[in-house]
Amino acid sequence: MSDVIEESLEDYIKTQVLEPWKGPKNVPEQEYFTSGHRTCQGCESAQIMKLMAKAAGPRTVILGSTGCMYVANTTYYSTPWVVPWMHTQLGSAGSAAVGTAAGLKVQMRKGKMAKEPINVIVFCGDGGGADMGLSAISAALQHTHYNLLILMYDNESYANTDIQVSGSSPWGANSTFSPPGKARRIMNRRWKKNMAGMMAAGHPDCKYVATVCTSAPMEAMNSVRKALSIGGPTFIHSLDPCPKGWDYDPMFSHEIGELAIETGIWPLYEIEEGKITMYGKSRRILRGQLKRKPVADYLMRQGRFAHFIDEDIEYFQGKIDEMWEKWLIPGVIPIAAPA
Ligand SMILES: Cc1ncc(C[n+]2csc(CCOP(=O)(O)OP(=O)(O)O)c2C)c(N)n1
Ligand code: SF4
Ligand SMILES: [Mg+2]
Repeated sequence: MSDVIEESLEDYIKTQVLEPWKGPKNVPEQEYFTSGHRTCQGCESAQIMKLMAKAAGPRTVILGSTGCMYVANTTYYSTPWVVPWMHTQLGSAGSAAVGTAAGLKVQMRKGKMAKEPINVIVFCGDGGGADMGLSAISAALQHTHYNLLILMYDNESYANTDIQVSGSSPWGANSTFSPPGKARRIMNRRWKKNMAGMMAAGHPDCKYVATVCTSAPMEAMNSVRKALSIGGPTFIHSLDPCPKGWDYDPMFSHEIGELAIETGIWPLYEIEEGKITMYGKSRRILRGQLKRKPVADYLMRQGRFAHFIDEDIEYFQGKIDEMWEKWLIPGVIPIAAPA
């Protein structure tokens, strides 16, 4: 009996070994998120879906909670998903991930499926992940005997229901729930939730947490590949420019994402087995090889900040400076470094 348990446990911890792709020439042409969706032109959340599916490859099951990446992607009788895909309830990304990983394990143990490592990825938006589904994601990250990746695509609002403010929306951003008015110019006075930092700091058994942006696509794909190869429960937070909610011309999506990184608003990092590495332009900023651009370069490109006056930009800049100059780890741990 103990042999059976040992064998199944061993089977369970196997993951696919997905080596990093060294450059665009190594990336296969095959897509697993194709045409057939109805997301807005320039939608970077759709872009991270495409990169995520490509990075994971064909032996993958993907689930997603309610939001643009459900509603706009799966209109009746059409879908861009080539791999098996399922919708799950808005706050349920974490439970859906554990349930799917457990279901696959049981099917294999009962001999109903061939034993092979199958990637389980569940995505959620910022509303579904950083707000409504936070507890389920936290629980999933403690289920160390399951291999699963939760990818939170962050368009910084409840976009699908017409751009309501979320806990991940930036300070001061105009949304349908935080429109600037004559009595109060700044309606959303909450600073953006630090989701990846929170997941990394609070879940010591989670072996991999990372931030990505589609404006650094190779790194984003390799991050997905690394998370799936490391195994156990893992978490990736993707910042996705959203032309509709952020109010800019769709042709600038890539540039806006780059500016989020270059201004230091969105630090790129991965935490592997408790060890943090900044990568890309964020690493160069940390090392003093690249000067951070002023946050106004990013903010003033987007209509959602068009009501900002100088003092708002200065406040925003001060918060980003503090993050880079005073935090224990810039962008990750909001605690002052010990003297
Ligand atoms: C429990 C529940 N509450 C509210 C809704 C309505 N609803 C559907 S999509 C959505 C927005 C989700 O926002 P987010 O997770 O950020 O995804 P996005 O739409 O931005 O892609 C909401 C509020 C719902 N489907 N289920
Ligand atoms: S509203 Fe934003 S996230 Fe939703 S489909 Fe359009 S661009 Fe993408
Ligand atoms: Mg959202």
